[in-house]
Amino acid sequence: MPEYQNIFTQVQLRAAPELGVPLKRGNAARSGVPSYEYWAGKVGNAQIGPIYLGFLGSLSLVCGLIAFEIIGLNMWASVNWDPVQFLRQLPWLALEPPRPEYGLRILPPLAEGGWWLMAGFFLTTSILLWWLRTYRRARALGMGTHVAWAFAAAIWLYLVLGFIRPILMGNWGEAVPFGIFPHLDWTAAFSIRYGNLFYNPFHMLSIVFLYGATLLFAMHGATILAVGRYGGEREIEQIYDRGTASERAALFWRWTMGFNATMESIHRWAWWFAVLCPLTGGIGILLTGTVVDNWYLWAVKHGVAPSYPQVFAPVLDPAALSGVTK
Ligand code: 07D
Ligand code: 07D
Repeated sequence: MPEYQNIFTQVQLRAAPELGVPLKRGNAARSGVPSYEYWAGKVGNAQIGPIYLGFLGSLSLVCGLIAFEIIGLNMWASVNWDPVQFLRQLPWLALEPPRPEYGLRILPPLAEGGWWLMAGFFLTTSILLWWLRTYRRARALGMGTHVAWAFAAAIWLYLVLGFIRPILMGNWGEAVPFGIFPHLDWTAAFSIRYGNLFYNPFHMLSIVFLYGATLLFAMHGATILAVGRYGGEREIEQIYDRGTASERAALFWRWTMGFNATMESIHRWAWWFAVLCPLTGGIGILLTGTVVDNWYLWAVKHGVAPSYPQVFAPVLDPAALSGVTK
């Protein structure tokens, strides 16, 4: 008898582990003896492994580990190798990029940004190798490469922030430091330095897609859960007949909003909103300091923000006075 199962009532399977379809080549790269974990089964599939590590995956992990070590050891060195202070101050510790004077030098002194460049190199290699892995694993399974392209959108923003824009600006000092709060300080300082990022239309668009992706995810997740009692998560089987979970889900939105997405199109909506968030964001960051130097003044010029009457004496930019700017 068909039985309605949800996250609270899921029956956990314990049988010979499912190894997945045999591959044309690379079967041996699937490593690990599969096991069953009760708590994993509470939130997803109880079977853990095998994981496909392969050459790209292993190399990516090695590069990621090297970057992580360089960052961690530099942070530890910055508190004189004191383990207690390292743990206490960890969220505030940083590995900073080279100062602007070093321009785009490939290897400035290690303690003055050299380590930052090296960590950046290994982190970027690790991320790019992981991207290749998402592409190749999808191909090996005969899937589309949508995950890889969505990941590429995030990598685009990451590369703009730490590589492409610093090159256009002529120095690595423009890039983001490694560190938990230091990278937030960088974000806030960046906004102030370029006249308030809120007036950057691509920051606006990025926020639209960030909030929009969250809203869509909430709507879709909630809708499918709400028709779970009719087997709504078995989407394709649901599409043909009247009275199915899918039909109810669609009717709910047609009745409340007058319009409904289809079972296929809702996933395209979600994909595009998520992808457009870092894609538009990257464009916004790329324009900052290269094409537009002050987003507030840009907004005034284009009628987006009002210009305020001058009531105080003009303030001189202390960075410009000290010659720190580009
Ligand atoms: C939930 C998936 C899991 C991923 C996690 C993050 C590391 C870093 C490194 C100790 C949603 C793993 C983190 C491996 C460890 C060291 C040196 C994804 C999920 C759990 N940020 N940011 C965070 C990164 C930028 C900003 C948190 C990375 C830009 C703001 C975390 C990058 C700007 C806030 C983090 C990056 C920016 C954060 C949680 C890269 C503008 C927060 C992230 C590679 C976009 C929040 C203390 C999260 C926070 C936060 C990582 C880039 C702004 C440490 C890896 C430069 C305003 N960022 N960030 O959950 O709590 O993502 O900060 O570009 O408020 Mg950030
Ligand atoms: C960072 C892509 C790179 C990540 C990769 C992942 C690992 C770890 C580990 C699995 C996130 C690599 C992963 C290495 C693996 C494990 C364990 C994506 C990243 C490749 N902002 N702002 C955005 C808002 C303000 C500023 C975007 C809101 C202020 C700057 C987003 C507000 C100032 C930048 C957004 C607000 C400011 C941004 C990020 C509100 C600060 C950016 C989108 C309500 C005072 C970035 C165009 C994203 C951007 C960005 C939201 C305010 C500064 C929509 C809601 C005015 C400098 N802001 N912001 O997807 O693109 O990030 O801007 O106040 O660079 Mg902002």
